Amino acid sequence: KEGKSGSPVVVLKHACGASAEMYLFGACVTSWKQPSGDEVLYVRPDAVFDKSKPISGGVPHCFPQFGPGAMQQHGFARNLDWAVSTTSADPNPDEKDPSVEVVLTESDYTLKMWPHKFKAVYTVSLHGEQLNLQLRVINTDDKPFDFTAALHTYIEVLEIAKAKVTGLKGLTYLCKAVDPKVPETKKEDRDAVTFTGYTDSVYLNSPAHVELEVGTGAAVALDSTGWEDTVVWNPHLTMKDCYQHFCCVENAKFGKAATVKPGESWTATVTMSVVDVSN
Ligand code: TA6
Repeated sequence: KEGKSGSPVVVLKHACGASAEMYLFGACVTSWKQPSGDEVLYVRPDAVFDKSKPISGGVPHCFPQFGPGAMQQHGFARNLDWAVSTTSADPNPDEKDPSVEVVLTESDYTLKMWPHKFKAVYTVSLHGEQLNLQLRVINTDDKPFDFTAALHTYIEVLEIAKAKVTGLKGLTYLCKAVDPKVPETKKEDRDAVTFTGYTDSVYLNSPAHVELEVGTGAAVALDSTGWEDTVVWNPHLTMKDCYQHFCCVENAKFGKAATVKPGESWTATVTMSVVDVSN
């Protein structure tokens, strides 16, 4: 399907009524809807789809570098067209889960920034109302490489003052709110992380299950394997027009970079589901 600015989009529709959309540019999932039609993800009003910059919203990739560093902020994966390798995108009456697999491999452009041959395989599927995301990075080179990565997930909230992230109490985190290049190490003592100002924190060795209460009596649960860290970001007044309406809760591999030997691979998954927390 043609998306905004004529950019190709893959649409997944589950027989239960849930749906998802992914732009091949950046392999960015920009929509995940419940059978009720409610959108779970958030796309910023300043998002552009003409490939002049990464899509600001949904689930952009950060790979092979999370944050600022030797290469462009958050790496190149969110800035390139991924190719479809397999798809079963149509709604299926027997309730088979629709999925799509896309791949990104090295090019002259990536080799200039990161001199490694690789294959990144990203699988997006709907398991009923749940959204499943799997990233596999294969080293196709003859020498080992290191990378950091994240799925920079923007989740819609009713208003940021009502948003709460649970599951992070007791963890050590890198607070990047003052200077992202020089994080401060802190310990989280809150049962629930709330948002009263600019927040940019990388929680190290976070549990597999983290939840974001969105203020409507619902929460988005993220159940992950392989990612290890969780980033929580809200830009507060630096994005006056939209910070009220989203919170980023991101599965990341940052505290300790991933190392992959030639011929080997690194895999991480996240299952996102909407849960009722009204009681
Ligand atoms: O994940 C949080 C973060 O790394 C913040 O430091 C902030 O810069 C944000 O990502 C957005 O980055 P972007 O390059 O998309 O504007």
